[in-house]
Amino acid sequence: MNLPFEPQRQTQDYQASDAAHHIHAFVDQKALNAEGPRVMVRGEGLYLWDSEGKRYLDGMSGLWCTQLGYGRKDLTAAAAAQMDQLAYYNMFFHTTHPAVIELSELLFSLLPKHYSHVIYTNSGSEANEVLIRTVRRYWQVLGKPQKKIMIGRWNGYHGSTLAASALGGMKFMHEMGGLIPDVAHIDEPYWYAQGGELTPAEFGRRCALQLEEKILELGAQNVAGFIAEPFQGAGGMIFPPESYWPEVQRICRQYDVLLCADEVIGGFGRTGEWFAHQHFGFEPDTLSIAKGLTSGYLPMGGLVLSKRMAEALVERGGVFAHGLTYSGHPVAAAVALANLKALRGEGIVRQVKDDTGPYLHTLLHEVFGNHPLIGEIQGTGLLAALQFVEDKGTRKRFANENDLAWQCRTFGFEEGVIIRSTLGRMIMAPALVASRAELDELVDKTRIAVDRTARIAGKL
Ligand code: PXG
Repeated sequence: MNLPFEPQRQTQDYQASDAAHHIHAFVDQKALNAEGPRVMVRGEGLYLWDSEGKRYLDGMSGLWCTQLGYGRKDLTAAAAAQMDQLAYYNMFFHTTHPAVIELSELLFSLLPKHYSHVIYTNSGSEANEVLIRTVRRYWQVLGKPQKKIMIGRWNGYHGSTLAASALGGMKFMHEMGGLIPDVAHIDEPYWYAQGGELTPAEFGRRCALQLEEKILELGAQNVAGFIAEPFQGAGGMIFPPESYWPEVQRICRQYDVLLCADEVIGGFGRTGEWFAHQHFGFEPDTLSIAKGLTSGYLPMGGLVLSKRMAEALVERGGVFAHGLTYSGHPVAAAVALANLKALRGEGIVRQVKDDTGPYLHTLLHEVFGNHPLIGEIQGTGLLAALQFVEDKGTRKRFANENDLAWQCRTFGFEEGVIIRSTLGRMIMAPALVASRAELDELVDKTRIAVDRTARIAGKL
């Protein structure tokens, strides 16, 4: 075996120790312990290596976050330099530091001009926790403290902490930890599965109108905000019909409900625009950010506020009773700054929009456009979903679509490519630095995995 690293211990040794001490995310721990997790030991560019020396093309940017890929020396150098100079200080005690100041300057030079302030967090979940408190505080300051209810969507994902999972619409998560008061949900705009006889445009408007109905049911005087991902990520990479966002924006404006975009996955170039709401053409009041802010090299997130909200909170709000030990952490900020400089300086977002994004989608349509297992190809930029279907004419989905998608994902691992499965959809979201050759490899290996799946589904 010719490994680009020296594994320090045997895989089984790592696995046994992991099973003894570690509860993993979103998994049946007992089943995982029996199987033994893959031990990832190295990353370079789009590639990962496990402790057995097997190489994978990471088609998911880790968890939708490594925009620059693995092993970027400029990011590690920024972290090391900041650790040497000032490894930690806080934002309490009337203090700040250059790394976070420079990060904010660069961040707002990339954002549309109607945003002015950010509250830094360590994760996307925390950004959405802070969102609830900030939105409610905003309405208090405006003399409307009864405006407290947040509306989210079924099958939306906003994080795994208590309030963030309540905002999200994953029922199995609600069942585990309970809900919080003053949160309501409407349906997701998943036309392929739920559109029935309606055209996508009709269905998109229908889903948006559910928001209006919910606001009227709850009373607009009680509704603080509507939160949604511009496209659903964890819920299956679902793009709403074009009619959806303009109508949602109209409704939010009409009833004075804040429009809160969760850009944790969509932000920082994924769609070929800096932020996904720019791709869909709407103007949220707040943006929750994380993941691609640091390319995942260190944990950092934030809640971006419009000038209008920030002005009310800063000029009229008095003490803002919120703060985390690690808000604006200097090392995370230095890494985020280096990351954004690279994304901008190397023209990576533009490259996704003009070159690699269209290249990927042309390729996917060539390879899967007439594939017997694939009913729809969605996405833009370096973001794509393949929808499994049993009957293309009626859009009938397999009863066991989840198992098939999981199987496809496993075939992917065997072929040396990491793609994600959700409810009968295969998702890819490779690092934004992916070359055309790497995208060729991604699609080629995915085709092998999908063909193998089609065979067990009786479609090939
Ligand atoms: N909002 C959105 C839209 C997300 O996708 C979060 C908030 C929470 O971020 P943190 O940093 O607290 O995890 C997320 C996270 C998946 C997957 O398998 C997606 C996420 C996390 C884990 C798995 O698609 N998104």
